[in-house]
Amino acid sequence: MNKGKISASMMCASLDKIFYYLAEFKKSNLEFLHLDIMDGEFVPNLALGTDYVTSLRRITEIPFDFHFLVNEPLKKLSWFDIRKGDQVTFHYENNSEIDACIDYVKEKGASVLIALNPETDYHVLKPYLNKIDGILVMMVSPGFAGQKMLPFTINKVEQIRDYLEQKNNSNLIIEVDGNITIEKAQLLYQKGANVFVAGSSSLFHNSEVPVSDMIDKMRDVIK
Ligand code: S6P
Ligand code: MG
Repeated sequence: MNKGKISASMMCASLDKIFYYLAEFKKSNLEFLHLDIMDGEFVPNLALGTDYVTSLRRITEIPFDFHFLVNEPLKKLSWFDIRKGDQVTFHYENNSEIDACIDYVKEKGASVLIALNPETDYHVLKPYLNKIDGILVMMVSPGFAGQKMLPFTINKVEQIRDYLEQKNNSNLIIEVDGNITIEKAQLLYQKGANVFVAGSSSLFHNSEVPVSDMIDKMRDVIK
């Protein structure tokens, strides 16, 4: 099994400590910064806008892992500076322009993933499997950090990994997002996940423990 990668949920990183967090991430060679873009329409919350993302680019070279939780993602993708090396995820739900979204992200040279809400059946992704780099599985209802994982999503990850193998798409990434504790990362890694969104349940859980120690702990269970 390839090593898992960690994507730090910037929605959970308080701004007063941003330089500390970025220094710790750099020291630990963190793979991605997870950026939840929320428009108050697709989910009942607003998060990380264009100016925040532009400023963040100025102070870090860590690749971005965009997660668009928005209506009309095709229109909104173009509001952001997407680069080679980034990962870009938009949702299957409420999206009538999936093919165009895939093409847009590929043209930018980034990896492209489609996100599924907990209740969405993964078979809907069949037409896209040969065009995408991976699937993001929501382990909580989308919109907020700090929720409890919905238990049925754990088996869903295993079923998706089996399904990808059956379809000869075992190279696809499975990213898991929502309440990823160290223990859950270990379990989900065994079930076939390979990118782990680390938010208030792990990296930002305990201000007494250095963030780089938390990253080491997570790395230990996904290798
Ligand atoms: C939720 C969002 C997530 C959260 C992340 C927070 O809609 O997509 O990326 O930011 O789940 O982590 P935690 O550990 O608080 O759930
Ligand atoms: Mg997210």
